[in-house]
Amino acid sequence: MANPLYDTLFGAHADSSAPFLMLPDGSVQSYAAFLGTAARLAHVLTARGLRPGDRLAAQVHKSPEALALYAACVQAGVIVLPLNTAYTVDELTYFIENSGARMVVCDGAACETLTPVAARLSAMVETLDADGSGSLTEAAGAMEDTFPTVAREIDDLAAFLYTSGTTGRSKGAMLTQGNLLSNARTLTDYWRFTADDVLLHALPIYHTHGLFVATNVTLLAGGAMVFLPKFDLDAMIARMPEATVMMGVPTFYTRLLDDPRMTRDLAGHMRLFISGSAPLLAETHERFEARTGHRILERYGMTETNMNTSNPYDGERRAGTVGFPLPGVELKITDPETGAALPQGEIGQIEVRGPNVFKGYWQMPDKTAAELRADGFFITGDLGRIDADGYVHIVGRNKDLIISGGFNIYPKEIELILDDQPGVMESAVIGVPHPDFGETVLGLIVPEPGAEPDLDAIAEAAAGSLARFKRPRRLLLIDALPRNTMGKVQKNTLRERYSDLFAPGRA
Ligand code: MCA
Ligand code: AMP
Repeated sequence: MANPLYDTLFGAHADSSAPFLMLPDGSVQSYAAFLGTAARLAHVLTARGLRPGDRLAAQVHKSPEALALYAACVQAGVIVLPLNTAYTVDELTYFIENSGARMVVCDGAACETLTPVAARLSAMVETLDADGSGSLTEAAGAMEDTFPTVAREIDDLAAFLYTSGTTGRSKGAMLTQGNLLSNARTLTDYWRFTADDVLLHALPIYHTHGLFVATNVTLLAGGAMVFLPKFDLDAMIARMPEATVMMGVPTFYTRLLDDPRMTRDLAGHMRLFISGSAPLLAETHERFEARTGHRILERYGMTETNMNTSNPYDGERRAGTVGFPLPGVELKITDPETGAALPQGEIGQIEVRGPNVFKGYWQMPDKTAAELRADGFFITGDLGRIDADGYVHIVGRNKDLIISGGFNIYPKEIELILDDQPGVMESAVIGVPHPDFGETVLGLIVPEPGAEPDLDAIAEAAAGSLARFKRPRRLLLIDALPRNTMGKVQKNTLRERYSDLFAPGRA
């Protein structure tokens, strides 16, 4: 096959008048129309000099054109680098520089700020606004709606997804065509997707969940998506009758449950509700079943691995577990110290191997070697156990990570900024339970002796360089950080101490 990912997901639908995107205004875009846009965009990319293997960084709002840009990159053999729309210029500068992106596609409003940064890093800039207008689509208008698909091998890179690290520096996870395609095939089959499915899509398209899991599975099955720009409760409820499947992070489910319109009647015709990206509380699982009659299917994945496990479609979907390793995925529980496999039932670190596992971190051989073993097993940093029935339970994390509303936040990145502020001796950033986001960010600051740091000024400084979702929801002054005998900050003690800070009625 010339370009396995393009040919299978997109090319297979050439000339199909079947619906692909059902848009907020009620209009419907067919596969053929979508692929025409993608082809025009692919022409623009090559006309601007992008070659197979070049990187294109896209920080754009969710729109049919933004999704078509993903298809265009695959068709032109360009590696796509989707970026969270909340990232600040500081954050973006790092991604562009680290990836060596040759083109940056951004919202028109960000163009002025980004242009000098991109110029310094020898990247071109094109714009794409939320309504689909901008320099990119303007240029595409003059192009042909078919494009000669660039040949790619299954092991060629298709995307870089940046994921933060415990050291505070983000790493570009290199995903191949084969990584994405194998997982799409497995999930389509496991979750029984068909061309009759309509997915209620309200996730962002700059992460694995919304871009690869949701979109690739729909494409492979030839189904359609109700394609909403973001999660909006009214729109979710209004459009649910058109859908057969919904995918979401746990916050989607708790917000839906908070609304009395989320009833058994509304969900009656739905085939499947899937949750992932963060732990779904067993309580949410149970409340959702009591309200709608549906047992949410929870699955577990990572940027570096795509999806690893899933609760069964037909068998028991067990609350508080992430189900079984997917077909083709090997999963083992190991001793974090020695790496040796642990007996069934014991808690240890989760390691996975399979065609879904990425090729390593872009230009970071040391970090790759630290997490991806020579035998192909990837050390996830999650702690878990496998019960007697084979269900995988995630019981904690062996990595300092906060997951807020499905977004990952690495405390180190925030601590480095807090530590730099006047009057701050040191800081610790932790995740504490939050009723809406699952976890939220709390910053604890130890002042220098005699100093009285200005918390508002510190919050403002953090706002300058950190995406909104990473900023501490609260900053508190404390006398000292609890440490163990090795001098390591005991974050568990802090997490316990502040566990009910945002409990309902307190926040
Ligand atoms: C928005 N804000 C957030 C978050 N989202 N703050 C913390 N955590 C968040 N997740 C900020 C907003 O900027 C705003 O700031 C304030 O919080 C309240 O915004 P709100 O309107 O309530 O939020 P929203 O716009 O409705 O967004 C919440 C959301 C969204 C719908 C839960 O965050 C979302 O779509 N999350 C999904 C993330 C996702 O796709 N993750 C998958 C990663 P202010 O008040 O200051 O204005 S892929 C992955 O993890 C792996 C591979 C996997 O397994 O899937
Ligand atoms: P990311 O780096 O955004 O790919 O996030 C991956 C991390 O999200 C995993 O390592 C887990 O810690 C977490 N995660 C994803 N799905 C689940 C789930 N169903 N339950 C618990 N944690 C999850």
